[in-house]
Amino acid sequence: MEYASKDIRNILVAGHAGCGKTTLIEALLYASGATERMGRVEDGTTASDFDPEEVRRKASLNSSVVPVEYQGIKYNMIDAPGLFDFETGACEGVMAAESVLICVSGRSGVTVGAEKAYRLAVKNNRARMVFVSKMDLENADYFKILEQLKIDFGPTICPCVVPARLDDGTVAYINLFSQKAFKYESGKQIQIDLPDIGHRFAGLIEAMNEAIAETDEALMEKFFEGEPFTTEEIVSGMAAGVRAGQITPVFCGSAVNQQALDMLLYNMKELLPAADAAAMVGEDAAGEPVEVACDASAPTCAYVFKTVADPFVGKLSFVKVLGGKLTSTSNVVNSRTGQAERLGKMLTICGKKQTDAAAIPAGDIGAVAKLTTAKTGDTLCDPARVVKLPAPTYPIASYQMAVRVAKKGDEGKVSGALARLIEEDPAITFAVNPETKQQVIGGLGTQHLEVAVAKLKNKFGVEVTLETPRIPYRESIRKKCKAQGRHKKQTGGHGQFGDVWVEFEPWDCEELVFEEKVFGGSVPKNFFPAVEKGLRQAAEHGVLAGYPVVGMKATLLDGSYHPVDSSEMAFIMAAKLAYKAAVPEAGPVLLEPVGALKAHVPNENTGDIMGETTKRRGRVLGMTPDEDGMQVVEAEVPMAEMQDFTTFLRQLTQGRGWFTFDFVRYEQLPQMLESKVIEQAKALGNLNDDEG
Ligand SMILES: Nc1nc2c(ncn2[C@@H]2O[C@H](COP(=O)(O)OP(=O)(O)OP(=O)(O)O)[C@@H](O)[C@H]2O)c(=O)[nH]1
Ligand SMILES: [Mg+2]
Repeated sequence: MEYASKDIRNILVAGHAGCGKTTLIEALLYASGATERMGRVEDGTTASDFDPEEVRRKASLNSSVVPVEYQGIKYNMIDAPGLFDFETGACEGVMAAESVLICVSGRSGVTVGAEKAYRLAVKNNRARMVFVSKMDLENADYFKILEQLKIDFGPTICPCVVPARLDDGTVAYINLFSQKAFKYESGKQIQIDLPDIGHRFAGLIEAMNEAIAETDEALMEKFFEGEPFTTEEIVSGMAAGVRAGQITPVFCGSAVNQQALDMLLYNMKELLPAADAAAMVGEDAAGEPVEVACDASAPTCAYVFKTVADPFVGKLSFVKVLGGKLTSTSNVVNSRTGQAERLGKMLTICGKKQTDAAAIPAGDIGAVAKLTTAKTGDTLCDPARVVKLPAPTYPIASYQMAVRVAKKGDEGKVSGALARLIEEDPAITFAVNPETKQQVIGGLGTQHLEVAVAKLKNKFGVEVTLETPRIPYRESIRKKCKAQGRHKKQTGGHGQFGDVWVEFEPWDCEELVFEEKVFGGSVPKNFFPAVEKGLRQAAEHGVLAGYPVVGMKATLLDGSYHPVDSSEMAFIMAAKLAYKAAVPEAGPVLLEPVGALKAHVPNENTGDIMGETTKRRGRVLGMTPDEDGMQVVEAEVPMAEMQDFTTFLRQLTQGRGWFTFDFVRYEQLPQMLESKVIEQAKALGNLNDDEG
């Protein structure tokens, strides 16, 4: 069935891992009558956790779309994973949503995941609503959570439905709008007498009225005169406040026991913005900012907010339509590439279920099969109105591992499969390190990469294992030293002869600097390039551990030649001999890469971060506040000490912190660590291949 945009709500459900998002959506789907049985996360039977890895891990790993159609309204629920390693799902989902339903576990309270969900909503200017779940649990504590919400998110927090435990242990729910109380039997609402929750009740009503009064002058006047609001005034005032981002209403209930979900559904309709109210700001063809309203009569405009790479079905692009309606015959260009995009089948999505649809109307979410060039973040639009909507922003892939293929010959397949995987999850990075020749994959944490490996195997048939990436060390020298290299061979016929004196010295440079100071033609000019070539080849492998030599100048001082036996080859060999003789005497050292660390952490963690940085042989440079109220600890740290920093930071900050780390320069490796690196290099066979 096709819905008008005013009857559609696109809602991202976000919050901490395990707070009950997937179960809530499952319960809403069941409440709407779309399913006959409620699936369970534990059994892998929910509509949104259908991926084999999700079933195995009993947690959401990808965002999924589950439309709940209830009393003429289509609620497109976008289920975001709560695990921090899978934040990509929320980052993409928020682009298609007008509002964010922040789910908070009634037992665990306001945890980091809830904070992140709230901030994501504020940053993207989306309406917010809180649902406190698991109220059926004995130790659920709504009022404690309400206080915490106010402390964390400020006075916009406004309770709307509150629980009350009756004498027989059942949980009743008081609707503060109507001031009526209900209990639930098998999901059925039964009105009961208003339970006595003491002085708390008056306080809650007062708080709610105050929030509503703030939204409208007439209501403010009424409030000051002490006149009570009508239920309609309460609801419309609340709706205005929520849509303006002034009020964050708080609901509660139990998904598992189907309690108070009717009130949640009703108020999602009444309070949250409809799809037609949410415009997106993008750029027009000239790069000027332009607002794209959600309008069925406007030229076609659809935003790709998610991509699924299916090895059998092909690519599936999830779109939110803003303008017109999208059909398989729509004439659209991709504003990123400027190319026309041929549209395949239109689909309606419910978890893994795909149903053919004639069109995806303005305000709605659906999917298009087999788009050729489109990727997540692209805008497909009518050539007559080209607009570019902003791409989602992803967390930084700070955790990196090297990929090793299980089967020889699969190396080529890895990059192809990873490219597909990255289409699906753009927070993953992949590159070949030109120095270590390793294929390095980056993600948000250990679980993220574990799941990527599982997907590579299950979806694309490529088996890989992960290992700690090698550090691209370098070598250099600290002293001036010169030596002779004399290559002489007499093997019947004409021989080989080259003879050079080369001086090596530390120099402020990357690649080897070559100079010649030959007097009187002791080495003829035409052999200089051969000497330089020999030195460059030799410098590719340091004498300590076989790593490239940098920061060195070589000067050809003198030598001799033979009119018949000297050749380019002979001088290459002679240069290498000079290198081999001189460099071990020139105070060779190992250099290690050092990077600039910028760790964004809450105030209370700065001391720990500085301590840890020092422990990891780093130097703290300073501290500045960032725009999200965190502190940025800046330091320089050796790359070799950073491998598990992602995990460390996650644990220290409970997932709040994040960091960037960028190479800055090479520095001398402390002598006491040299032998370990040399041992590793030997094991890798680094020292054997210096004869190029
Ligand atoms: N008692 C009770 N348990 C619930 C309720 N909702 C969810 N749970 C349980 O809480 C656990 C986590 O639920 P999920 O729905 O997977 O939570 P989630 O927020 O989707 O988790 P992630 O996808 O990992 O972020 C499961 O064991 C659910 O059965 C509820 O209303 N009452
Ligand atoms: Mg989930």
